[in-house]
Amino acid sequence: MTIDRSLLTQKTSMNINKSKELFERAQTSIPGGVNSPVRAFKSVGGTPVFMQKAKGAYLYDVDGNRYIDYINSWGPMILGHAYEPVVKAIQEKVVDSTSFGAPTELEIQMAELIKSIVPNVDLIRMVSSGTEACMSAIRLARGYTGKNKIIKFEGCYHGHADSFLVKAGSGVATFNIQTVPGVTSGVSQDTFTAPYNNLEAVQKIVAENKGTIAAIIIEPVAGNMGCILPQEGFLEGLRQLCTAENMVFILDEVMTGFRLAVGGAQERLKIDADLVTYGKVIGAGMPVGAFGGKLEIMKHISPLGNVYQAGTLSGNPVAMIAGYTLLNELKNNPSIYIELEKKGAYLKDGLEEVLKNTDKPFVINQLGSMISLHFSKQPVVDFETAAAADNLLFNQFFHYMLDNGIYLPPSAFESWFISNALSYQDLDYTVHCAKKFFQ
Ligand code: KE4
Repeated sequence: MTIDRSLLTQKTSMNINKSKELFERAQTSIPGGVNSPVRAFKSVGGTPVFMQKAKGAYLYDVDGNRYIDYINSWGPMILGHAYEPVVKAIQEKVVDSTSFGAPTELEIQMAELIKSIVPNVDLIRMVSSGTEACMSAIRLARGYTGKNKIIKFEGCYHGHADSFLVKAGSGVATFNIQTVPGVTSGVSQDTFTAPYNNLEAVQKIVAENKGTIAAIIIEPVAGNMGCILPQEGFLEGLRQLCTAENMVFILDEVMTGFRLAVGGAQERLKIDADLVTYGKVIGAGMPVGAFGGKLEIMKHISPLGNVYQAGTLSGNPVAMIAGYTLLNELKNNPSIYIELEKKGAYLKDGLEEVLKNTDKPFVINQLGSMISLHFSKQPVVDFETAAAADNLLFNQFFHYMLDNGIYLPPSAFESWFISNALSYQDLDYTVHCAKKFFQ
């Protein structure tokens, strides 16, 4: 095990004075000092570190501290930060204006590239976030089927559209918000929820609400309650149920898309969605989301059909060239996924080797470059078991790792992400610090 000793020289309680100053100042102008709640460190406590820059596998905060990055901007940075081809493509494109509000050839190229990677996408619409993608997919499913209800899963997060803020994951779970003020009962009554990996619960909901459910939406590998894998037959059962009951099967691949395989979870798990949503990697860190799928359904989207959906910056040229460049890199270098697979397994094995020699019960869920550590006595297979873990211990673990230059997601209800910029030295150092935490 080779350790990058330069990292170990960092003080175990870092100087984050500039971050503290900025956080104070930020809170006078921005709600909670952040533009997205999960960044606020509210569940883990302490001061969120403000970033100055990042390159490859490393983040650099405003106090000059370096961190090994396991957030990857919550997913997009699959090849590391400031990836040269993406930076160069943006620099060249931005001088031609940042937006037209008119169609461009680049949008066609992006759509054709995605279709060449994901065979069951006949048509795809670009939007500016994962929330927009999922929100639009649900509206389309309702418009297409003429039915109102949807089924989502406890602990899954599909963005902050009203319909999804029912027993949602990510920040909603992190802050234990049972019912989100502002989401009306008129909306939430149309959202059924079931435990992840519980096919019987879904079958029961469907049987008791025959002919009223437009869609089932799910994260094929959940990443918003930690990383939780679908159990054998679960996704296949949902697929069959959707086919039998004329419900649209929507895979939310905002997190898994182009990460678990170039074709995402659909390729990796061999599951066929009616609609699929994307975000994160698809924009390479620029604001991009997308939803697409079968022509029979997508032809109802305006202006082809009457399900209205729109966006001033949808298909933005600078965002498109970033995503297009990254997706091409991923498509043309399949070895990337082999390397990500090895690094994910290497980190899991290293952490298991350390933790099995402690008195702490733990579970590590990992698939490819998605991984999470739960201090749990039982398998973590749904939100209930994720919530029952010793998440206070996780919070202590988080801060210890942060103090040692390792930036994990600041919540037990998040997946860690491995970028291909991470070296085995970085992984070894991560395992070494985990070992030190328990000594
Ligand atoms: P955005 O609207 O944040 O781009 O995407 C929403 C979304 C949809 N679907 C899945 C599976 C997602 O994970 C997300 C967003 N993920 C969170 C992190 N778990 C984004 C981080 C944040 O909220 O700041």
